[in-house]
Amino acid sequence: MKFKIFASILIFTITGLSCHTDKDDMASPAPPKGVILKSVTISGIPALDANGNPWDSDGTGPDLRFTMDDNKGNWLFYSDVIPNADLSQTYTFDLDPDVRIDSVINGQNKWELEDENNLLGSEYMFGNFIYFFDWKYDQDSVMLHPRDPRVMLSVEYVY
Ligand SMILES: [Ca+2]
Ligand SMILES: [Ca+2]
Repeated sequence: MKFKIFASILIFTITGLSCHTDKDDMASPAPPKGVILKSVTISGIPALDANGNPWDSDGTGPDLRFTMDDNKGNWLFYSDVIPNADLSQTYTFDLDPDVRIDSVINGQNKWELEDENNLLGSEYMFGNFIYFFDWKYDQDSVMLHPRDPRVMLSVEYVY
């Protein structure tokens, strides 16, 4: 009787372990063939730039433009400007039409948030490369910048 209980526990444990392994396998499927980038949401933009100065000397908020490029001189997305942003607000840029990127393996694409200054051109605010290989492919949003400003990308994978 004791042995039977032990055997049951053993089988249960092995079954449990094999389920666990299956689950792990499901959590990391083959990488998708591509990704469709749908929108970008930005919040928590700091009031001051890296030098401790306001973005604009006239006391207004920064004039936001969001861009993505392939790091080879081609725009993937170039937004309209949101003038005099209220930094307590969350802003969403719809990527319309959606941006489709066919290789999700390499991280050569870039995003950038800029403050537009009319005739003076634009001032870099924040940006980074987009490292697709870090992404969890079972999630439909990706945090591009986990500290302020928080930059969240909505995505849809193509298999
Ligand atoms: Ca401004
Ligand atoms: Ca400006």
